[in-house]
Amino acid sequence: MLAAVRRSGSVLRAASVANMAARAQPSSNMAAFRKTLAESKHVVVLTGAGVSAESGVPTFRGAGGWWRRYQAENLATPGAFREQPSLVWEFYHYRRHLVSATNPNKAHQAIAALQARLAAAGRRCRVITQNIDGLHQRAGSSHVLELHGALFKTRCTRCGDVRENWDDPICPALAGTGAPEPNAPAAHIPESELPRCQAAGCGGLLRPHVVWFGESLDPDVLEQAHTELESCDLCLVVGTSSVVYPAAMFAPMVAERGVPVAEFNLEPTPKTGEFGYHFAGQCGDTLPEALAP
Ligand code: BV8
Ligand code: ZN
Repeated sequence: MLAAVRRSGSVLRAASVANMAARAQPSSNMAAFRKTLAESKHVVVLTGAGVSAESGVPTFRGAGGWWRRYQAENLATPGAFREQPSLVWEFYHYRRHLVSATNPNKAHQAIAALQARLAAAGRRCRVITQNIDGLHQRAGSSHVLELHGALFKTRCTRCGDVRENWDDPICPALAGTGAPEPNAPAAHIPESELPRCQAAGCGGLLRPHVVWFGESLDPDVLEQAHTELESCDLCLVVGTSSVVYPAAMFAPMVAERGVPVAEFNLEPTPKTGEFGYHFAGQCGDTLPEALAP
């Protein structure tokens, strides 16, 4: 019995090693990918911070993930906002100010052009992004699913009112604040001078309308994302480290269905071995080549 268990264990191990070996070698055959794209009827493009990197928007991991002495992930939390609303608003003011001065790059534009071209042919292409910068929409993409909210929307902590706000600065007290240098002084803005709700008679403290770590994603957005992911016949996953959940599970879920998944990234990620394709390089270069008519 013991020998049989041991044998089956080694058989299982061998199978999983073979499977890993097979899985860990995604193709970088661009012609094969372009043939698959030409035949697809429903494409999902899942993006992360890397798609905006060439627009000058810092990514979360690596050097870009720091603002002053804080890691972005430690500021993008309800607890940080509860304890230091002025500091968190300085962080978001810095990002609003930076994104207001940037433009979509060739990767955003290639995705928008693909979506328009497929729509004209009666085929479907949907963008599901983890980013909050709005650059896909500014490049012309429509029906963008923003998993983690929007940098240029606010939500009232008192009445829940959600509205777009493109003002830079969003309130006078934030003008000239938000410098990212490690030793930049905090502005310590009194809560009464932080962004306040404009809904009649409210005046509650506003927060960015984004999903912070430890907060659940909007169920409607999640539902729409799952509908697209469960019915697409090709998935591109662009510029994401695939470490933030639940988004990190989305492309592997599509691959589990036997649907081709193509990863576009500077480097392999923890999920690369689960995908059929991996195209290494700046997505501002690899995507225009991959998605060209
Ligand atoms: C949730 C909005 C249920 C805010 C973001 C403990 C307690 C609570 C929760 C957790 C926990 N442990 C784990 C969790 C779950 C947690 C999580 O996944 N944590 C991680 C860190 C392990 N997730 C959550 O909390 C989510 N909610 O699970 O709800 C729940 C509820 C309560 C308790 C438990 C569970 C909410 C997650 C959303 C967080 N909000 N953004 C803001 O932006 O300010 S996420 C934020 O980080 C971004 O939106 C983005 O999604 C993410 C960063 O990921 P990437 O986009 O991948 O960016 P990154 O920098 O990492 O990578 C860039 C990639 O691009 C790299 O691979 C790089 O190589 C590549 N690249 C760079 N340049 C280029 C390029 N590629 C190509 N070309 C280039 N030029
Ligand atoms: Zn309000």
